[in-house]
Amino acid sequence: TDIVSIEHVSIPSMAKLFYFHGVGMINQFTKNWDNIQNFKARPDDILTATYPKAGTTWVSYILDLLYFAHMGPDRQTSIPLHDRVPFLEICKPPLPLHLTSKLPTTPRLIKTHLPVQFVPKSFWEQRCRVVYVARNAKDNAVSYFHFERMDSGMPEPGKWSTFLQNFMEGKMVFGSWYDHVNGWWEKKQTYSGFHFMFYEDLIEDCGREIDRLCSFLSLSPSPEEKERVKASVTFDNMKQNKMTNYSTFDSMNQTISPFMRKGKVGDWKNHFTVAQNEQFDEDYKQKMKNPDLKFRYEI
Ligand code: PPS
Repeated sequence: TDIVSIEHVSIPSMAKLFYFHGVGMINQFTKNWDNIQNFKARPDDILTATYPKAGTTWVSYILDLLYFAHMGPDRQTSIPLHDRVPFLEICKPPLPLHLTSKLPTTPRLIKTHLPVQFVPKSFWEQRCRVVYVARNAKDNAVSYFHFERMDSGMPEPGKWSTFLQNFMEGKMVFGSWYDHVNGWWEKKQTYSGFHFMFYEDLIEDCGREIDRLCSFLSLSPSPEEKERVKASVTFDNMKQNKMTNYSTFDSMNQTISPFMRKGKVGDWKNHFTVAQNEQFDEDYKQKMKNPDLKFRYEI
């Protein structure tokens, strides 16, 4: 692979990582903190939570289509997905918090990357339903690396080897992958309105995962509706679709790396050296001791 020659190409960025209540963050996700914490959820809000690059856009689009495809083609062709499913904690104009509270739909679909302890308490008080999407750490790290290369709102990732070390040490925006996934997995044990999904399952059988999601949400789309959702959310269609491929988002330079980059399980094999992989596995065992939480690294 040609990773060595491209790994230094990153879009310049002013974003600096700092620790916020013990979690790596950047200013655009903390500067509106009090308003975010005071966000008033409604009982029918649906929160999609993920560590960055775990499949947020994919699941957001599935949810949006399941609930709102019937509203007609205009919504699908004129409103970018990130305005239909706003990002709770992002803070750049137009303020999604503003957008979120003004969302005209019921339910409101809301996206967050916050670790579980940072979620505004109103979501729990209102017993909102939560969909968490998790992706295996190796592919998640690779995808995050390329995202930091192309998005000027994020810190510059440095070389792949540096980035991977930082990932293992949790020196990342939204903190440690290990803490994020473990924290949300624990929440699932005590909170009933919770659906835990895996990126790898979606890749393996998207139709089955749509069925499971529908059963969690008590939705019963017709077979035709389900087929239409399934066809719209393929990687190729989402990559072509200007409303889902983030081409309307100005902080991203998609010539450095497209937002819809590869959409595969196992691309980590093109990035990890044998030594990096061994070190990663060793470290992983120390951090991920819960035998119930298992990930797949290939399909
Ligand atoms: S973000 O910025 O955190 O919201 O990114 P997120 O959407 O969570 O993750 C982006 C990765 O998901 C892949 N993706 C998909 N894969 C398969 N099928 C579909 N439909 C799909 N939609 C998005 C996207 O390509 C990113 O992964 P990588 O590995 O970088 O390609």
